[in-house]
Amino acid sequence: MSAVQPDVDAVIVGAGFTGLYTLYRLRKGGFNTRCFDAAGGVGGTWYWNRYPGARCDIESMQYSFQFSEELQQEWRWKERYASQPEILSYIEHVAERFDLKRDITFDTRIEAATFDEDNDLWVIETNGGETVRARFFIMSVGCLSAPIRPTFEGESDFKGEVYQTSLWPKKKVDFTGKRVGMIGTGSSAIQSAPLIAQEAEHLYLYQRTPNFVVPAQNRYLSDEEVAEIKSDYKGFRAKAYSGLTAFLFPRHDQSLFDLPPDERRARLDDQWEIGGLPFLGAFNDILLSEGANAEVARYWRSRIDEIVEDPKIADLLTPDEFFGCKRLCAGTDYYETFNRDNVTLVDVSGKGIQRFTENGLLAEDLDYDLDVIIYATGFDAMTGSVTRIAITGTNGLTIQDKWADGPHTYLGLTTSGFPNMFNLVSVGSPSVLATMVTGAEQHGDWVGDCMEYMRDKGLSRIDATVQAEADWDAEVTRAASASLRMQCDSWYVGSNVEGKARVFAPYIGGWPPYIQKCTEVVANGYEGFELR
Ligand code: N01
Repeated sequence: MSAVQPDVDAVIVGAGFTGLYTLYRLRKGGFNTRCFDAAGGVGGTWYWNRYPGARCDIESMQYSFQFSEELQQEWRWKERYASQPEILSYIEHVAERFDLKRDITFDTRIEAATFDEDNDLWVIETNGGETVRARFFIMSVGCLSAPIRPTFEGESDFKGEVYQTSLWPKKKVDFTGKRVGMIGTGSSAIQSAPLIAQEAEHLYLYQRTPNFVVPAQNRYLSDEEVAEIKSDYKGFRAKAYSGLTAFLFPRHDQSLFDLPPDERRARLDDQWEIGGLPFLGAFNDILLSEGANAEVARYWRSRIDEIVEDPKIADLLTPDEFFGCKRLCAGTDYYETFNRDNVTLVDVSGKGIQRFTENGLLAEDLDYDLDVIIYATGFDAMTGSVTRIAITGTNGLTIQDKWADGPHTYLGLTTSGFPNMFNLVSVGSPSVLATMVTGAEQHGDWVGDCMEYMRDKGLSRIDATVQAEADWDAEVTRAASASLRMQCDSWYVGSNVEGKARVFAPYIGGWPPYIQKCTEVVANGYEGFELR
């Protein structure tokens, strides 16, 4: 028995979907748990990303919890793809309904955590000066929650308003009559630009690299379709759970080359009408075959040419990389926005944005007068939210050193040398390639079960073996190497952060094999772990 006892069984960092579910699960298991979040409320990414147009691109009936039949029956999603305010209301509802807030400390950031090897517990420090000792340290900090903002010369000279999509203020920002400059053309810019353009006097979009933007084809959900899913929500979820990404979408298990050219086009047209991420389901080799991918990219070019009136702008908006290599964006009227007189696409792929000035910014040697500048510049994805915390495991090893050449995990859940620490729905697991909410439940349950097992057996320490971790790393790499996604720059491989090791961070081998592996590990008495 350890000499020093923990204050609580577990500390959870983050009160988004994953943190909330894990808190619920651990409470159900009889564990005394505290959760901390730097935000003023629950919601994680949905708390911070309040920019106009913020919306999920997984269907709302699937991007929601399934652990409670009552909850999924009583909540009525309005739209096919829920908006940020609706998702935040849902998460708040969940927190209230299951009385979760009483264990959450808001407005508090975890700054450091050190493993106490003599007592098998974590010593966790908050920015408020509090120290908490916990047997288990559970990271549910999200994959896209460490915002990055490039620095430009003269930033403090600019006299106008400055915003960042990922740290958007709670109050409505009024763009009426304003000249707005937006830096970046990833999903956040793609969702917000069409709405900002409707309000602003002029919108300048500074684009370094274009993205493929699938029309979301969002719409209100009818009572009939909601009722149909709710009539057998369990069955619907089970079907999704057995699929490659843990959510259902029209997917054709057929190569592009299995169809004659006119039928290929018809298939792509159909998927365009369906909209959103399902576009990738048009054929099973879009991300595996360069030839299939090139044909889809050509189709894309023709679509952009049809929509965008100015051929030079259409050209600029057309990516020259593999289709779907970067995270696909789902938008509403994005390409159409460039036909507006008050929208200018500025190509900054050459000299880039050179500096901020008193009245705006200088880009590609031209001065732009602006009232508002918005950074839509993304995140230190996957690892950033973990490595921003000073975490020290056994023998003084820090997480920053351990992951200096890329993340190393066993099942994504653990990293060797950091006993009793779990990192949920992030690197090394399907996370961003499946639905995060289903991932939250699966990981929350896995950790809850593991903690119960350890309690039952009187164990106080679990650590992945070096070998099990090396084997899992190899599996993560093997799975990624088959995908064209390895071949372009994107946050999936960390290339949007200078100096970051290039590693495909999530596990792309598919949801079913991942679940099978997690289940087998448990069935074999936590194979690959050292328990004591
Ligand atoms: O960030 P991004 P995001 N000068 O990294 C540009 C999820 N998400 O917040 O590509 C000029 O995609 C950068 O240019 P480049 C989703 O998974 C989901 O938009 O490096 N530009 C890029 O255009 C998504 O993939 C939704 O050449 C600079 C942009 O900034 C992920 O979050 C909605 C620059 C960053 O794009 C991230 O999306 C929103 C510079 N110095 C987000 N530095 C949904 O729809 C960077 N850029 C669910």
